[in-house]
Amino acid sequence: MLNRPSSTSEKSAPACPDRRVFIKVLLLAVLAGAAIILWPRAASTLHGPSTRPLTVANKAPAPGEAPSGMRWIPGGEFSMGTDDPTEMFCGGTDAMPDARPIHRVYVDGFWMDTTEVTNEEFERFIKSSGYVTVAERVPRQADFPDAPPENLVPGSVVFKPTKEPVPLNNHLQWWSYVKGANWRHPEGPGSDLKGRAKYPVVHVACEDAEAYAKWAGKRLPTEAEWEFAARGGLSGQPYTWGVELKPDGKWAANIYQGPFPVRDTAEDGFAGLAPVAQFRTNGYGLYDMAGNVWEWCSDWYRPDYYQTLIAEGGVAHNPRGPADSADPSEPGVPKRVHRGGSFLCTDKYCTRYMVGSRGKGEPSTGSNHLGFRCVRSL
Ligand SMILES: [Ca+2]
Ligand SMILES: [Cu+2]
Repeated sequence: MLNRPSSTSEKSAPACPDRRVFIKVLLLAVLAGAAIILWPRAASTLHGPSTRPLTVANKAPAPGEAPSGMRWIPGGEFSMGTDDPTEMFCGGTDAMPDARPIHRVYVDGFWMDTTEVTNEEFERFIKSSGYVTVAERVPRQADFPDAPPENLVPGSVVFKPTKEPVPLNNHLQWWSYVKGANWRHPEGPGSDLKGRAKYPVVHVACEDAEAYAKWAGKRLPTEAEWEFAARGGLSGQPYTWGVELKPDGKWAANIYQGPFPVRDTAEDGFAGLAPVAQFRTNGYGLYDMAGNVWEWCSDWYRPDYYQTLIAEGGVAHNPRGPADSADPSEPGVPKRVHRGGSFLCTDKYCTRYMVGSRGKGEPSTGSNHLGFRCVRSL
């Protein structure tokens, strides 16, 4: 079978095809794939029963009327992280050791966008600010000293289905750097935003998302805020909506059905990206906290961050992530946290629509399955 057990780096690979790799070594795709295969497993898997103390949300009511398009997330104490999904029904083949140990976290209340930021919202920002996104800029030779000059072209990373089934061990088989791909041209120069006003904006780098947030008087959520909000008041459930992948036999999020990455059968109603807000909200009135697009968080990524918090003892208060990033699966590449999974996640390959699971990505790298939403503190 295709879904042999494999390392964290491979499993989260669909979340983070690094644009810098494409620019530097576009033609070395096969070698890069081999390197990924040969990389050692990131960390040992922690097993054992997990206790799941309840989510204790703050009782205070929303402090006034919600800003347009936002909901009050009360904050409170909860258990962050996930049990080993390989031991769950439909949990997939990845143990996700970076999402353990499960640990207690407290976050203050905050406002959160009910949907992912849409193309029409992003366009308003671009029109009023004149901002140019990372994918639209010409990569500078100074940033890519080893890159051949012909590779220094604006573009972004785009998913393309393969023609035949392929081993799921090298994401460069279905990701490629497309010249001219950016938020206005999600699949490249031949594509546009016609009919996609309500789709989540994609091909945003971390700094693009931060620039938008600043313009909107908001900010990116911390990883802890994001997970508290995504859980919607539930305690220790695998999904934002509860315990079953398909409650009442219906898909609850825009993910991927069919043989990945060959054919997306759209059993959930959508092949590829969907407009925002097509599925039921979670307990806090938030749409698409699982699937559709990955979402940037403000934290740096380290697979051992939860261990660090546990070692500090007690309840972690408003954690903001580690001071720096390290990912043993790609040494030297700093990464920020992504959350929520995307329309490319499937229980046959990558189950990162599970609410306690984590993703990661190089900050300058956008793709056509990565977007964001914002929060606002009091
Ligand atoms: Ca789908
Ligand atoms: Cu995934």
